[in-house]
Formats: sequence, structure tokens, C-alpha cells
Amino acid sequence: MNLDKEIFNLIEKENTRQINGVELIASENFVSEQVKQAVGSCLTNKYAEGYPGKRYYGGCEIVDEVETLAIDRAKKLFGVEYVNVQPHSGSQANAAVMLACLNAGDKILGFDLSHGGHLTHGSPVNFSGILYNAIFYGLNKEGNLDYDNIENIALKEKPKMIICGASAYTKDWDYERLRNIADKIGALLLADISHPSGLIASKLLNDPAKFCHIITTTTHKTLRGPRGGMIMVGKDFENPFNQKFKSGKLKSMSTLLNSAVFPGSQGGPLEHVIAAKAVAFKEALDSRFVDYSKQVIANAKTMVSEFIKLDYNVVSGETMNHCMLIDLRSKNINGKTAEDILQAGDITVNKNMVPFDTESPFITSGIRIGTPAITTRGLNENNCKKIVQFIDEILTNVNNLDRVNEVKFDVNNYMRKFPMFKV
Ligand code: DSN
Repeated sequence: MNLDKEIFNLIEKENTRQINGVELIASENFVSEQVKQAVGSCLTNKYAEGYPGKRYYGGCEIVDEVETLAIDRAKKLFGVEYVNVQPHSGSQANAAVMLACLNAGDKILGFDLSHGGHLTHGSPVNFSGILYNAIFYGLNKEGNLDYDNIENIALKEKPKMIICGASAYTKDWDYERLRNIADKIGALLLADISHPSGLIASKLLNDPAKFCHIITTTTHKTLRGPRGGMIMVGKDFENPFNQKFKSGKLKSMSTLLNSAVFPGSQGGPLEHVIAAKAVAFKEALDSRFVDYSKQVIANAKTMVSEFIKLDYNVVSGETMNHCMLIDLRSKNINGKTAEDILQAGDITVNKNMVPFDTESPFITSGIRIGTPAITTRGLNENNCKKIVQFIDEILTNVNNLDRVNEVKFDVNNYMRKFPMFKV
């Protein structure tokens, strides 16, 4: 068959874009060759609805082994009793958890999207806010979570589920405190660790498995696997208030979650992606992954202190993880303008709402920056100082495209020195 030039030329163009640019989107990363090979393997041909040993199709003996290996590696990596590796994404993982645990109209308490939360934690435009009755907690003026306030809201509103986890929060989470709050009202505590899961697997951040009833994550952010999702339970238990599946006898949470993924909300699992997840989990079990995760945090901390030296307003003034939020109001630039002009210099970030933002989500007052991808390319603290200089030079020349083009030339030359995946 003739090569599909249209598509493969585009893939090559994207490859060049990734090589030449500075990738600072906090939720992105670059995977190893082995992860890519698994995603592009013959496993994409196989239908395997069901679970290992209980499939609805023949010929699943080998994918059963693949999926079991992925599950076993994830259990070891996160120290948990139950894992489902089939969710196609973090959003699908959250949808399955809610399907397993809640009835339509039940109240959920999540972290406000405009303060750093996620669409699937109750946003009115998402299934989670459409099907369930969502209420929110946010950040205080200093840009930190206020656990007393979360407790007050929970005691007053009595949600059935409390969701912790964020897309743009630079501190760690006090899962123990949140579990105490959940226990006071008999709520389930769900931790969505999509962003920091690689740092948690590396034991550099608090461990949600000890305190949260259920954990969801994506596999492609700090965990550096293929795009996908996963659900975990530290210690299996009976769901105390599930009505839909009850039929006289309470079922274990693992049984409910499996049913909620398939057949509840998904069809055939993507076994090629599950194989790639298994590869990524093996890589994350290697001590070199811990070194990588430490460097992700060190790089983020360096960037924060460099931005502060240049008078940028970093939300909450620090980071403990892989990302930072810059409130650009003091620099008189909005998030969209900053995203666009940085992109013109081949530096990719995303505009982001900052706490108490006065702009719309389409404009925003800030940008979010993350270090997982540049750290995979081997950039260290000194390199991160240089990246902050590039960013500052572009943002101080928003109206001088000639200068932005010069910086872009320097950015491209600088980045071409780095491999895409430094072991
Ligand atoms: N879109 C992801 C992020 O950028 O954080 C979350 O789903």
C-alpha cells in the first residue's frame, strides 16, 4: 500500500515541533521508545471485552498475560490491593468511579476548577456536574487550601463523595485530614492524582493509598506512560451506600469498579495501551525514575525562584511538585496573550485561571508551567534558569515580533542539543 503521506508528513512535522520547542505544559511528557513501540503494536488488533480469565472473545490468552502484568506492576508501584488499568483516560476513570459509587443527583464536593481543580470534579459543563449535584471548595487569598473551610462545607452540605486532586495546585495534599473529614459525614474520599502520580510513585509526595477510599490517575503525565487512565484501591472494602448494584447484598468496591468500567462505561479495553502502561510501570519501578522525579521537582523549584527574582507573581509563592501558576496581572499581560506570544517563540505553556481571576476562562490572567517533559529531555536546574530567561525575554517583548523571532531561533538551537528521552 502507498504511504499515507498526508498523515505521516504531519507526524514528522509534530516530531520536529517537539524536538525544537520547550514543552512546559504541566500535563504532558515524552515517553520512552519501548512505550511507543507497545502503543504501535499488533495488540491494537485485539478485542478483549471483560477482564483477564473472563473475556467475551476468544484468543485472549496473551492479552490476559499483558493486562495481568500491567495490574501486578501497578499494584507494586503504588502499594495497592486493587488496580483497573482499562480506563481510556483520567476522565473515564472518574466517570466509572462515580457510576460505581453514586446515584444521579447525589452531592459531590470537589476542588473548584477556577482554583486549580478539574472538569470531572463537578464542573457544570461536564458529566460530573450534569449528573451529580456538585459543590466546591477553593483556595484562600494566599493560594493555599484551607482544610478548616473544607471541613465546614462538608459538615454543612454532607456530600456523598469528597474529591481531592488538581490540575494546577502546587502544594501537597493532606489526605489524612481529608479522610477524617470524610469519616465525620460517612462520605467516600476520591483522590485524583493524575498530575502528581509519578512523584507519588517515587515516594516524594504524600501517599493517598493509606487514606483515600479510591484513587484515579492518568498514566501520561508525571508517570510518563501512554495516554490513559487507571483506578486503584489501597485496601478493598464494601461500598457502604451503593444502591444501584446492591440487590440485597453489598458488593466489594473492586467488583463495583470493575463493573462500572466494563460494561458500565467502556467497551473493549485498549490492550496496546495497557501493554504500554505495563512498560511505563516497569520503568517507574526502576530507581532511575526516582532520580527523574527528584529532578522534576528541583527544576520546578528553580523556575519558581527565578520567576520571583524577575518580579513575577507565582501563586502561593512556591511549588512542592512539578508545576507552577504565574499570575500575570502585575505584568499587565493576560494568559491568552502570554500563551500565544510564547508559542510564537516555540515555548508551549497553557493559559490558566488563577485564584480570584477577573478574566474569562478563554482569556485568563495566568499561565501554568510544568517541568515533567523538559526533565525527560535531560534539562537540569541551570538549563531551567535559561528557559526562564527565554520566557521573560518574550513576555517583555510582546509587541516586538522581530525580537520574539530572534528568541525563537535561540530556543530552537538550545533545545536541539537535548535528546527527547534521556535515560
Ligand atoms: N487536561 C489536563 C491538564 O492539562 O491538566 C487535565 O485533564
